Amino acid sequence: MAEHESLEFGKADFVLLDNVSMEEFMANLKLRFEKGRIYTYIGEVVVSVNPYRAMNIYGRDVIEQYKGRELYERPPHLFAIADAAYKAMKRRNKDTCIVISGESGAGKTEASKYIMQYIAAITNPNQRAEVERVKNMLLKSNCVLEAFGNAKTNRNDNSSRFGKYMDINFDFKGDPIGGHINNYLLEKVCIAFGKDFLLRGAPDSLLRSLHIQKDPKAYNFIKVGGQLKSCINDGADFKAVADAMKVIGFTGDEIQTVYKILATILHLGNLTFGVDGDVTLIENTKLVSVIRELLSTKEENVEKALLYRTVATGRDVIEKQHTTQEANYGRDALAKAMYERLFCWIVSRINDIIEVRNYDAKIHGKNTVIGVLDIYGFEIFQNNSFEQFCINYCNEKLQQLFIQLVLKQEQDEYQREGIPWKHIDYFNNQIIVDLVEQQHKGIFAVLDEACMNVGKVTDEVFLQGLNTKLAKHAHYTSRKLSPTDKSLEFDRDFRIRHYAGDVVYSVVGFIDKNKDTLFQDFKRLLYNSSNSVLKAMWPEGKLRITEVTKRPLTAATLFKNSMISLVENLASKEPYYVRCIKPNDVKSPLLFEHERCRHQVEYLGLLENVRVRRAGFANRQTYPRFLQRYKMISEFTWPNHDLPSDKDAVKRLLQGCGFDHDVAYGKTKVFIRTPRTLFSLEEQRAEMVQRIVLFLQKVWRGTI
Ligand code: AD9
Ligand code: MG
Repeated sequence: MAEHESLEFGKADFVLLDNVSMEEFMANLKLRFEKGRIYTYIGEVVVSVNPYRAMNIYGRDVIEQYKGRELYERPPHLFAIADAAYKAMKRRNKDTCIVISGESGAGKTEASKYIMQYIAAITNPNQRAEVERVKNMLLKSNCVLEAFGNAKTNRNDNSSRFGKYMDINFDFKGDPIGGHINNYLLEKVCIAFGKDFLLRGAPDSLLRSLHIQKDPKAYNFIKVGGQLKSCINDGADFKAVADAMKVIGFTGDEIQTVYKILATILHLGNLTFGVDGDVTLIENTKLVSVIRELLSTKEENVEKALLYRTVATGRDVIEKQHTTQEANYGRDALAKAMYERLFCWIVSRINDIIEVRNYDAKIHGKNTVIGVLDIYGFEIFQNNSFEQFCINYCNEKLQQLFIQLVLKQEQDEYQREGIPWKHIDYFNNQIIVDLVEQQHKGIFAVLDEACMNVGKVTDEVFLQGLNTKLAKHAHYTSRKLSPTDKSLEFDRDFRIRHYAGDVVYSVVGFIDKNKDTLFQDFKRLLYNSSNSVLKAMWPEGKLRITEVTKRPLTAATLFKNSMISLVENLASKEPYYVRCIKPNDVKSPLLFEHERCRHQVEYLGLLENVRVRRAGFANRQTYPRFLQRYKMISEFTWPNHDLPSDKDAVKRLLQGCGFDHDVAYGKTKVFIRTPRTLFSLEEQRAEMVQRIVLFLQKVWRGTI
């Protein structure tokens, strides 16, 4: 229970609700949102509602208020959860992680940044230069990753198109000494083609050297569908990103190469193909020279890679000319792949730089870790494709982890403390996770199988496979299986009943995106560049055509594997949760759309979370902590007790107040069942504090 907050702001912890019902939960959430209290606890989970306005609650003064405090001592805040994770790591030498979840636009990325800022602010009291350097890099790396990995979508102007898991390593003093970033699936199409920050922010001389003009309308990839895709802040960002790259330690050559790749992608978008008889040709050959210059390759190689592919048939190697359609496909695939490689390369460069130096590890012994996970949220667009499917599967996995850990954590604690545990029912989304990832008959397996077909490999074959294997699955249907269902408009549609709602996916593009083919010729082209930075991004281009035999893993398999290892990693740490809620779809700071919020509360399982927390115990505190706070309300403990242990003292105190029936005594903690008891204790404490103050005032005035 948080102090310093009167009830006019609602209950600071949902476990304090009189009745755990959806109505009461929603009423409290709404009241707090309207009063500008965007954070509320469920025990140690922070529920956050996106305020869509600047809040004056993240300053240095606020940070100071949370530093080293316990959760319930201050109004709910992200800082409190960050502090709890930090304390657990420092005091108990535990690796912890903070998992931030919620749908697209709910405020995950913002939350992750505040958490990082908090950790940076409270660490390194001695201002050690090396630690300051590390902190600065961790913060700056965010700026670069966001610039390259976020994009405007219908749901969020600054939507993360990649998932980010960042470990921060701490030495035994609790100071950051390094970090590591894992990134998950970059949605290439959306960003590669939406980035115009070069045009808007780069100096003219740089643009000239890249042969780029300022007018975004000049580039097909930016004006998709005749409309300009505007990326907010891009103009302002350019300088910040350029500076951040420098500070992190990218060399001049590396930064130049980044610009050259971005420019190449824009130029590629303007390449058009035509035919002359049966010969496919590039219509605007001038662009080929520009691309050659930017990529430091040979002109004829660029042209050849765009128009032909080399195929090995047995021992023979032949060059096959593309049709215009294939050439278009190849061009787009090249642009996307270059962007993806660039992004992964940026992440790995940042990792090289922020990785804990061996030297540090040697001096400081084993270090501990806080992981922060900020991933793309559950999303439903007008048209949902492979990327949305992966993103939503990822959210299923995280929900599953939440279910397991939040229950398991409670269970473990009761067990550890020797207190009996009662099971609470909840919707278990494991069935949907299985639907996607199960071997042989999961959707990914069916997709991979369709991709490996010897005969026809089409999206329709994939859909048929799904219909055969999943016809009876309660969470799967398709137009073929439910012909009268109006939400399934087209033959190509299938629908998944996700934990967070129904999503209709179109199979169009699944096969191509899963195979993620990039013609070998492009890889060789880029590997043979005389720009060593670019060359290093494409090591597999080294292989000759006859050496390339192994089929690469599909995008689905790679993604599934990365999710499984992410979840394993999180499960091995002590988790802290932030559950973000998006109050409306119009980015308004005033609007609390009741139904929209209720739906999120429901699928996030927040009510069950409250119930689990309450069926157990609303509050738990270690004996010394408890005494420190309440000892003044009992003559047995004030100002000090003479009992054999703090546990005995707490027992005596609670028996004296008549609360003994509502508590359980664990090995190290006292567990308080109902919030009312805690309220009463708080009231009595407030009364006593008041009396003590009055008494002291009298002493000072000399009236006693
Ligand atoms: V996505 O899954 O990456 O598409 P997020 O990350 O959940 O999504 P994000 O943090 O980017 O959402 O928040 C969306 C927008 O909401 C931000 O750009 C801010 O304008 C706004 N926001 C979110 N949290 C806060 C906050 N604590 N204070 C003020 C906020 N504004
Ligand atoms: Mg985000």
